[in-house]
Amino acid sequence: MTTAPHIAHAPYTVQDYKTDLKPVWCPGCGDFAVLNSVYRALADLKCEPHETLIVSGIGCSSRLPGYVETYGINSLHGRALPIATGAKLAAPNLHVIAVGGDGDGLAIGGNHFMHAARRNVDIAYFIMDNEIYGLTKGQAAPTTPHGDKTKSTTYGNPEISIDPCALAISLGASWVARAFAGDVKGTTELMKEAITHHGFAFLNIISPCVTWRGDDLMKLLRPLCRPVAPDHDRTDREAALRYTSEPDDRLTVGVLFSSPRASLLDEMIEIRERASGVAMPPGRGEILASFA
Ligand SMILES: Cc1ncc(C[n+]2csc(CCOP(=O)(O)OP(=O)(O)O)c2C)c(N)n1
Ligand code: SF4
Ligand SMILES: [Mg+2]
Repeated sequence: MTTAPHIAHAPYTVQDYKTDLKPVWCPGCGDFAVLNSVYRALADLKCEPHETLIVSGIGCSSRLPGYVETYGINSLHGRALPIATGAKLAAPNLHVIAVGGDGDGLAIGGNHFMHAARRNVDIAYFIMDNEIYGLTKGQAAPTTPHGDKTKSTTYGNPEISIDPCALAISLGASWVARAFAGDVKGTTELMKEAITHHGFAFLNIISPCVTWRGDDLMKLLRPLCRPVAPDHDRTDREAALRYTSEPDDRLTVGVLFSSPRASLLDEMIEIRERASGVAMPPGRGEILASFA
């Protein structure tokens, strides 16, 4: 049984995916660029709006589903992934995309990130990584660099930060990439690959918060961007992990890791077929007797 969503041939344009809501993000926020990439990716893939679901948690970035003309759920803080998982299992033909912030996905939602990745749920997950809790006014997040001053770490962040891609690779995600929001073309291409990947595809998008992390961040980060080496073997886990501990003056973008394997739904379908081939499932008495 195929679980690949139907790709229609309707001539969708970016305009078709815009809702009447106007984004309330601060002028210059990286999330505007991410939203543009989402529009372009959906239009390029001709994703039918009624066959597409975008699920988020809570945060500035989690407002994104409201701005896209597909099904959308702006759920609870940290809960985008379990909801996306349930939706995909219940309706395998949907394109399911989970989105949200670094706080949403790696702090309160960190446990769900772990399980979605190891289960290889067939969804795309985009984190808009601004290294801060934007919505709640600038507290330190799991990706805030060690030593940085924030509203909650006045004398410097005492905690070391997480690289979300390193985490995803280690946890079993079958596709992992990094993007820079300011590079809309590159981010769009990575989103398209993530959406069409079969399995858990994780894209960490560096999306500057101009209010709490510095209004010149877009300008400062752009020259640090460089693509993964042309000869990078994306099936090589060790090589992929090396891209997650690079010097601070580098921001490598592109697909770091890709190693397709059976998705959670594939596994469940296989188990169901195997179980239905068994002549008679053991009865209650037999099961209880096995504990005696
Ligand atoms: C259960 C719960 N705890 C805390 C909050 C408060 N809260 C809302 S958004 C947020 C963090 C947002 O940061 P992030 O996910 O990085 O999104 P950003 O605003 O940076 O895009 C917090 C702590 C909440 N809404 N619900
Ligand atoms: S507070 Fe930061 S993340 Fe939130 S909208 Fe403003 S710039 Fe964007
Ligand atoms: Mg954030």
